[in-house]
Amino acid sequence: MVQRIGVIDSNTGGEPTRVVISGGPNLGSGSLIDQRERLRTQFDEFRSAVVNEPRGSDVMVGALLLPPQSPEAVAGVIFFNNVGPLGMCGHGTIGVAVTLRALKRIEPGKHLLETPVGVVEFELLNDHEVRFSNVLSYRFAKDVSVDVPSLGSFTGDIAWGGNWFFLINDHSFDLKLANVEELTSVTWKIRKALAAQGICGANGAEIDHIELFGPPLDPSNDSRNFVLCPGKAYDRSPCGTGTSAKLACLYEDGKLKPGDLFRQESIIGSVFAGSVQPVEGGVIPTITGTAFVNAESTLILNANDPFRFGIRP
Ligand code: PYC
Repeated sequence: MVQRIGVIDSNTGGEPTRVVISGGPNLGSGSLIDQRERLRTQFDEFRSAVVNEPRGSDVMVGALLLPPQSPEAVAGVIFFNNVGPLGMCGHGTIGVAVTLRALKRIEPGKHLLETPVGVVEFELLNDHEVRFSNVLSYRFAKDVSVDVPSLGSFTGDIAWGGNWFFLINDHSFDLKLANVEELTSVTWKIRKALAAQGICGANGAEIDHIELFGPPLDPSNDSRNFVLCPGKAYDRSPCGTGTSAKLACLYEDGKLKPGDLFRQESIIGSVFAGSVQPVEGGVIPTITGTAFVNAESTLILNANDPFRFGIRP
């Protein structure tokens, strides 16, 4: 009658991560890409139960811990949000690291985490601070124009940072928390226009994250962003994969040298500090951020509860 799922919640710069530590589905064997596909096609009720209302919210990102494929890795992980699985998740990686530490499963130091889009190395600097080196990140296309109904034309770069991003520097919007409704509406229209006009990432991949940049409010930072995530929530953190995409573009433009530190401020003022290491085909971004565990609970799915699998379209 009742299914129980053990979770630990944390926030990374204000953006939540809910790590599933028990009661998750058996996704079978095979690569993490195969397992992610099984999560998408066979266990969508589980995904929705964990992150969607009434237990979660549109902004919640889930992280399903899995046995690693390589004994050198501390875990495998599949991240997911209110609409489906993700590729990588930067704030989620920091949340997973801090959660593993709270569970006493890891010590400070370097660890490997397997994700569907590649292996990520993270260093637990202390109980709350984590530095991770992301998957290969690169700019796919520069100065791409998109016509957005009722808004006009926008020019941006398409880049990969573990998810696909459209990055816009040139716009007239004020990146203030008070304006998130307008920013959400604008970026949602941009996302729809990109899809309608067939503007995609590599191999026709949908660009499902839109990122606006502007001047930081805190002068000790380099930039401020607003990031629209695939399910229409905005990222409260500076977005690890979005910051990676930005770093890749800055490097390509000659505006960031290896070893330079770039401080990306989020729409709520939280900060990730990043740098790049150039490699064949792009850069490996390294990003430092902070997370705190803020809940440890058991989700209860009662067979009589019509909303046990969350509210989903
Ligand atoms: O930090 O990479 C990130 C992320 C992706 C979606 C939400 N956060």
